[in-house]
Amino acid sequence: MKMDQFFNVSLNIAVTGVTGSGKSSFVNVLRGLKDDDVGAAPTGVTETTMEPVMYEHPEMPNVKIWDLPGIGSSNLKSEKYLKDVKFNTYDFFIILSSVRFMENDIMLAKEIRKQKKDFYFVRSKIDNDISSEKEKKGFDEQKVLSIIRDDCQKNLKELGDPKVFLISSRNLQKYDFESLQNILEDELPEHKKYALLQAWPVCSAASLEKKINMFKRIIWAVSLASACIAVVPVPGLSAACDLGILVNFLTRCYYAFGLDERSLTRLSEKVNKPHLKDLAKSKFVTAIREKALTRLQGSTAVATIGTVEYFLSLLPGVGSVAAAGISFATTRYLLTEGVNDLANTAQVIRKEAGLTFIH
Ligand SMILES: Nc1nc2c(ncn2[C@@H]2O[C@H](COP(=O)(O)OP(=O)(O)O)[C@@H](O)[C@H]2O)c(=O)[nH]1
Ligand SMILES: [Mg+2]
Repeated sequence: MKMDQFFNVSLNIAVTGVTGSGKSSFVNVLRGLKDDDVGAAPTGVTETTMEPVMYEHPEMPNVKIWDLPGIGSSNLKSEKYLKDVKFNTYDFFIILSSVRFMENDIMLAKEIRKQKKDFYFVRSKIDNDISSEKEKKGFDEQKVLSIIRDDCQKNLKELGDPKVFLISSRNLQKYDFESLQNILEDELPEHKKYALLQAWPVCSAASLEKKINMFKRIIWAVSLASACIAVVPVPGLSAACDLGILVNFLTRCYYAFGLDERSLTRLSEKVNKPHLKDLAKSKFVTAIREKALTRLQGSTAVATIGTVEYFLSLLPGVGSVAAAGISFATTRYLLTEGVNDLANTAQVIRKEAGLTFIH
């Protein structure tokens, strides 16, 4: 795998469905934002535009989530609709509905298929259905979910029984958010998987585990890439570039594991445990936070020499080698240490939040 594939592959996700189906809220959760965060897609407002609105993932600008105008908000035919929203921009479509899927949704899916793109049906706002059924006698959550599922599935028969994912943007830990991730991973081309796995919000212990394993799997490739760059004969530059990859890699890791300030605040508010943030003070977490690499611009440009030296100082005896460019083995060691440290911290925090066994 090329390093560029890890850092820079673009992934464009289109979110569509009728007005009010929960598109903008879904766009926000995919970006790890709350509806009232700065830069979040406005929700609960009537659509005034027919243009798709692009939202970059806050830490991974190569992942773009598009809030599409509702197909039901005009009389556009699906063919024209797809042309108008420039369907070729997207890797796949997510079609949302908060009720059963309608003729519009089905026509749209057919047209998407005709254009050889993929679509996934999401039945949104499941928490609403559950809470309104909860009051009834003999309430059985699984039964309610399967009734909703069957009802949606019945409407989609003519498309060859595509799977429907039941999702609540208010609670990603529950229902089918994780299954959607799994299917997307299965069906996306190899190089796009890395982007998806990095950007997708952590929704369970298993999904965190998957991210950890992905980062571990590519340590070898990252070390190799940084070692190759180190032989570029530009004095003073090689060490910085070389280690820039390393710093970027660990910074990606930090965000992907949800260790940044915003993710931790969100989690601690959700489970009402303000002390969670205090647990994120391992040496690598602190190093990344202090150097405040708030936004990653792809590959190596953001890592300054100062940051690199700071990282190296975390490992006794390594700092002095920096000027000469560090070796493959040292890079690999530093990356392994870093990923393990960040992974442990993330797991401790989930456990403290009481989320370990929730799926
Ligand atoms: N309970 C609940 N409400 C939701 C959910 N998703 C969206 N909403 C609410 O439904 C309304 C419409 O959502 P919005 O995202 O603006 O829909 P859009 O018109 O498709 O973009 C807003 O008031 C949201 O807060 C959800 O998963 N659960
Ligand atoms: Mg909207």
